[in-house]
Amino acid sequence: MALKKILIIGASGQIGSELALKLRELYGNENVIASDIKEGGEELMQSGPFEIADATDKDRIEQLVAEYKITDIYLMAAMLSATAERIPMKAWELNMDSLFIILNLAKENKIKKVFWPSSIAVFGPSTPKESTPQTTIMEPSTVYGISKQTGERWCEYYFNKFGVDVRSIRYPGIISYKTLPGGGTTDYAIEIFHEALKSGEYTSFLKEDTGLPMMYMDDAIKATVELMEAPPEKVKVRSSYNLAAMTFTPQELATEIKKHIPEFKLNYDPDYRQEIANSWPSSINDNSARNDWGWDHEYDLAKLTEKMLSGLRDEQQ
Ligand code: AKB
Repeated sequence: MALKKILIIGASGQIGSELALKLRELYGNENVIASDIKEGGEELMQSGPFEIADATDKDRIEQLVAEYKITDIYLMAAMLSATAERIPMKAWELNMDSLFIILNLAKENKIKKVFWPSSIAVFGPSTPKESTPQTTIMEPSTVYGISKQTGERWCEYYFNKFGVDVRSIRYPGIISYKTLPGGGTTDYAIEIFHEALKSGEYTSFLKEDTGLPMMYMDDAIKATVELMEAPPEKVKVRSSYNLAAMTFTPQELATEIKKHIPEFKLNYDPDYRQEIANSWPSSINDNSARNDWGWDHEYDLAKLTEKMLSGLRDEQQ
């Protein structure tokens, strides 16, 4: 295997922090440089190089690429759906400027490979809601979704015009107990576990029957690593791949949690995030990822619930 030097931008965030640890395990601690505008958890900070860097600071990113002789970049910094609705121009700036910096570095042959996360937010109210196909109507109605869809178009463009090896996944809501997410519409599905253990009660900001595509973190990391390791000829989609594991509603999640904590109570008080959730698909068809590079998920709702509760209980001890 040729020597990889990886830079993760946004390594202190929810997905970035666990991805960084996995990549360090696979490619060696010294070969995975974590960076973010803020420091991350202890394990991330202790296990390998860490640099403070703003994802929109072109000079700083270029300096890190030159200093560490970076070959691959994972750009995990982004402003998520709920926050982006509150500060749209800041979200646009962060989500787009950071992507162009990386795509241009690849175009100039300063790096070899790029991973950039997209999201189910690229879909909108006019998209088929069930088993949403890989290629379909995409009219996102959120700032975050517009930025992700635009990003996808640019990724494909850079691949077609300049041969940039960029790879991407449309993540569903990602569930994990290690690092909290921030500013997403699917965040309820993580908060609910924390509150179930802390107070036995949670108030959901989404209605009881709001079904959204979700995935356990380990599956998301596995998919990311597998897509980046796939031979280029197997990566047939250069915008972004649909990826799915499960769909559940707040009510279905509560029913599963009650199997472990029978007294758990779920209340509902929908807010502005309901409208965002309503605009997204409730299930995703990911046949392209399964056929092209062999994607398969391991976690269903029962396994995810067990893992979340046992992981959080262990952390509390
Ligand atoms: C969000 O809720 O904004 C994210 C996403 C689905 O991309 N978790």
